[in-house]
Amino acid sequence: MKLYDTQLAPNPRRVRIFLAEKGIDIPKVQIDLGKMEQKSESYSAVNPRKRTPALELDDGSVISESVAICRYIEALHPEPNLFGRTAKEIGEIEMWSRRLEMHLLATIASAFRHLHPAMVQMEVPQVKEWGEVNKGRIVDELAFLDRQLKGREFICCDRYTNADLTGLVAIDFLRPTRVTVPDELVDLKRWHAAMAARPGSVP
Ligand SMILES: N[C@@H](CCC(=O)N[C@@H](CS)C(=O)NCC(=O)O)C(=O)O
Repeated sequence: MKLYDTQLAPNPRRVRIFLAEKGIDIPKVQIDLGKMEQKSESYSAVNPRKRTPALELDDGSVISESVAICRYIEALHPEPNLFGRTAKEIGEIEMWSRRLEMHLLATIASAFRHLHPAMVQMEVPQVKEWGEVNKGRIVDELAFLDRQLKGREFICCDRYTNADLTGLVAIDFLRPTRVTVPDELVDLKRWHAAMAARPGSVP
């Protein structure tokens, strides 16, 4: 098994953290997005979506999409459990993971991709107005997460799950997007500091 990875990109980082939390180390191949290696003929043959991460299995087949890779890993290594054990846990973790991926991470990513000069080659066309619209939505999403974290150590289920991991990666992606967490979101800041301090929270 080998992971096609990109050190500075958020989606591959989700898989790296997931593996670290599971205590699993697998060989990695770096795909340099700055050099547009994701569009190369050789990588397009691995993942025709031309994005990282992708996991190549020993039989040569490939799983892409970070959540799909994490689910595959959890099926092979069920503990520590990150996607839920009971029906209720599975539902809650999925709800929060989707909220964080589709509303927080995707909003930050759209702001980054449409505004950052380094993304001009990748996000075609880069629409600055769309970037600004998304940038303007980020604080509401952060406040939504802050409300959930009041009186809670973790986002849901009273334990560390895929939802926390997705939230951490999203919050850390604020930095290159040039957005800071407002000081009044104290619960989000407390939770983020704790998640960032976990040994599995590899950069
Ligand atoms: N839905 C995919 C998104 C993958 C994705 O967008 N990867 C980014 C890096 S974080 C990428 O490869 N970007 C290259 C490009 O846009 O050309 C997943 O969850 O894996």
